[in-house]
Parts: sequence; structure tokens; C-alpha cells
Amino acid sequence: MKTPRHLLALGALAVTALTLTGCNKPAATPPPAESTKPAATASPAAAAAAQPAEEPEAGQKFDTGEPKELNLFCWSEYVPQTVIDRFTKATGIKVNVENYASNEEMRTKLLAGGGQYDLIQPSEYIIEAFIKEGLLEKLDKSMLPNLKNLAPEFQHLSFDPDHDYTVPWMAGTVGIVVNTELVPDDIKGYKDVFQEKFKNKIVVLDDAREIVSWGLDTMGIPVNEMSDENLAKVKPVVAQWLPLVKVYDSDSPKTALLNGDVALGIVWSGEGALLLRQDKKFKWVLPAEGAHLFVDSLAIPKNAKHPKNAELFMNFILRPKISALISADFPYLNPNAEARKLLSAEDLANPASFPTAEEMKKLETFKDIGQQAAKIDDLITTLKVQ
Ligand code: SPD
Repeated sequence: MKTPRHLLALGALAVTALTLTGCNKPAATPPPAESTKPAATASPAAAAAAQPAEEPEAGQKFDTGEPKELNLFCWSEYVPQTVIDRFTKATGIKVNVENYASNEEMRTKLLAGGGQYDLIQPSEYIIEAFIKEGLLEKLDKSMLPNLKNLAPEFQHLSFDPDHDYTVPWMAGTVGIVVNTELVPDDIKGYKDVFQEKFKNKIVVLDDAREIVSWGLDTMGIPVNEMSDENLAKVKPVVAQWLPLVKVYDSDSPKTALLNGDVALGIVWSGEGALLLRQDKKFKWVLPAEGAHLFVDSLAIPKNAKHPKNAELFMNFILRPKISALISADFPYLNPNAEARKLLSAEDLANPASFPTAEEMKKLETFKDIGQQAAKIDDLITTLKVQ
């Protein structure tokens, strides 16, 4: 069995997952995420939850001295409009949002953009690269008192152990969704999905790094070992798979499953969790061959024009109530321990959002693979049009 090798303290995350889902113990009557009623006992969590979302933290001001503007470049289907609106209401800062559907798209636009973005939302392997390349601003921790709300396993992540550059947004996995009304088969992994009989019944993420990692997992090759030799080995596997795919979609892969356009999908866990919430006919499967655990975080690009506003936003989304609002719309693996206390028992038990301890052991995070990333993109582009 593989163990996650690239994050510190993932064992602790597994313990948390066990606490959340393994024992099937629902959280003690969690209050609704929007409640502003003070709790009877003043535990730190209750106090944090009771704080009206539009008030500054003790000792913090909402006026940063910067123009009241923030340019956020983030994944699509990830930042609820409610959260943006509440931040603007609280601070008077107008947020301009632009979306992307892959880390690679974000990287290209960021490098071409010349400082137009104040806040980006990269995943672990891109953060590793950006830090190496000096592309991120160092954070002023005095602006981020709510870092304390993070679960212990998200406090010291290997790609940025002291939050010098990043604040975790959400973590998640990539897994399989099965419409059990259309597919009665026992789907366990990638090999079960990519069968001739499912041709034109499959949606997958439009993400070269993810697709190649499924091929590597299937061959028992570690997902970060992207040598030319391994790419040559994986090519015929992926070449067999891609003609079976009907839809490539990284923005909203759930849509093709909901519409009944496809019967199977390999999608982000938050998309899977939304499907499971909506209809019991959908089943979530973490691929037996291995799966990706990603950690998406907020970071400030070098030369951002509104870095203090960006830090204010980072601290705002670390508020338990605000983070719980994000989970309400986009139920990924929430890294905020205080926010988890505000989630419903049903959401905490959603198998797509919160993997079990046993499942956590199969997960792997991605590492920066340097120049090989371009080769992967070329490989998948070529195979898609074959
Ligand atoms: N719609 C939000 C999807 C976020 C996925 N981020 C993880 C990317 C890892 N390649």
C-alpha cells in the first residue's frame, strides 16, 4: 500500500478523516452555517462561529490603505458569490473575479499578465514551483490570525511548512462517479471505467497532469516519476483510453452526469460530493490503483498591486463561518477545523468530501515536475485528436 510521500503530517489527516467519517459519529447538532446566535459555552470554536462575519478581527482593521480593489484569479466553481459579497460588504473592497480551469492555464496567464492579479489559487505542485521561481510575495502573518483555525494536518504542509506564502483554501481528491442506474457493474478503478462498452459514456477532467497520473497509477509507476521513459510507457495506455471519452470538462464535469449525457466520470471530489448530495443513484469510488490528493491554496503573486487587501481576504475566508459557506456550495475536504464543526452531519459523512483513513493511505500529492509538464501537455493534446 502506498503512503502519501509529499505532504507532512498526512497521517494526522487520516486520523482526522477517521474521526470525521470512520466512526460514523455525527457532529453534535451543528448550528447552521449562517447562524449568528452566540453559543451557551464560550469555547474558542463557538466564539469564532458566533462572530458576525462582517466585523473585523480583534485588533485588525479592514482599512489597509490600498485602493478598495482586489483582483482574484481563481478556479471556476470554487469561490461562492456569497463569500465575495460578504467580503465586499465587510470591507468595502470590490473583488474582480477571473476564472481558470487548470493550474497550467493560470500559470500562463499569470506570467503574461504583468502584475494584474492580487490573489491566485494554485495547487500544491505549482506552489512548489512558484516558490522556487520567486513568483510569490511573502505573507505578513500578523494579518492572518485565523490561520489558527486550520486543522493540525494543514498547519505544516511540505510545500510551504510555515505558511510563508500560502493559505489553504480546500483540499480534495480525484475520483470516479458512477451512475448506478446506468452502470450496475462494480467499478473499482480506472481500468473498469475505460472499457470499450463504456465508449461515449465517460466524462473526464480536461487536465493533462491528472490524466497521465491515472495511466501511471494503472501501471504501478509513481505519479511524480515523469521521466521520458515513463511517459513512453504510459502513452499506449492513455491512447487506448481517450477515444472512449465523450466529454472533457474541468469546470463542471458534474453537468454531463446530471444530464445523463454520460454514465461515468473521473472528476474533482467536490463535484462528486454535489452529485451524491443531489441523487443517491450516484456513487463515489476512489480508484483502487491510487488517486491524487490536492491542496489548493491562496497566494499573492509578486508585484501584486493590492497585497494587503489580498491578506485581508485570506484571513476572511479562514473564518469558520465563511469557510463553512464555501463548503456549503463546494463540498471539498475543508482544511478548517473550526469550520468543520459547522458542517451538517450529512456533509461530514459525504464520502467524496471526506475520505476514510484507509482511503487516505492510497492518496498521493503531486510534485513540481519542471520541464516535463510541457511534454505531458503535448502528449495529451496529440492523443486527444488521434
Ligand atoms: N472547480 C474547482 C476545482 C479545483 C481543483 N483543483 C485541483 C487541481 C489539481 N490538479
